[in-house]
Amino acid sequence: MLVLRSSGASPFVRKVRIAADILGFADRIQVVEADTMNPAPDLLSQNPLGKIPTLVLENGETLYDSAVILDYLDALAGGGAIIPQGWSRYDALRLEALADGIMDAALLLVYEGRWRPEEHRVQKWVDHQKAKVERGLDVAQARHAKPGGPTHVGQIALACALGYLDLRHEGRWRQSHPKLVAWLDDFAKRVPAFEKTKVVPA
Ligand SMILES: N[C@@H](CCC(=O)N[C@@H](CS)C(=O)NCC(=O)O)C(=O)O
Repeated sequence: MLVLRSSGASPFVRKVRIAADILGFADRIQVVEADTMNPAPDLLSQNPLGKIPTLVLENGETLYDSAVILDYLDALAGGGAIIPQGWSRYDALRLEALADGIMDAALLLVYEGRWRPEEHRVQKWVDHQKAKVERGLDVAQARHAKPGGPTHVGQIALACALGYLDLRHEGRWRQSHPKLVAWLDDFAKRVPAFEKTKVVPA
């Protein structure tokens, strides 16, 4: 059994869960909650960065981050299933990096609100992160919002980024990016794991 260190709302964990479902590995993965703030050597002994997702393999090795885990799962499935070959490979990996970057910036904005007292917030830094999200969405809409096509790591990551913006940033992206809205609707129809892994705000 593979063990996925996880937390319910993590968009990066969602990437892994969707990929596992597509590849038919969902039953081989035990999802175990991890507290990323816990200083005890629980998650930290598996990933010194203390981040999730972290995947613990059957031989005790651990893998992180989400892109590495998706690459591993693809290889486990024989290769070429969610990471295409040829130039398409770089197109997919670049989209994955773009969507991961959107998630990183969106997550930092959440952490800013959660951890930093109001009087210590720096608006310039907040705007800097928001601009990354905006530029990332603009490029995703211009280049990657074509419905259909084989489901690859880039599409999985983009869907998770948009889902996270819905969950934590009130879905504000929807009004300015109608083609991405249509793309996500199509993705949700094609990939049932997207709905299955949806988190309802607490
Ligand atoms: N690049 C990493 C990012 C993972 C990440 O930032 N995970 C967040 C939760 S969504 C986390 O573990 N945060 C805890 C921390 O930064 O200490 C990946 O793709 O897996």
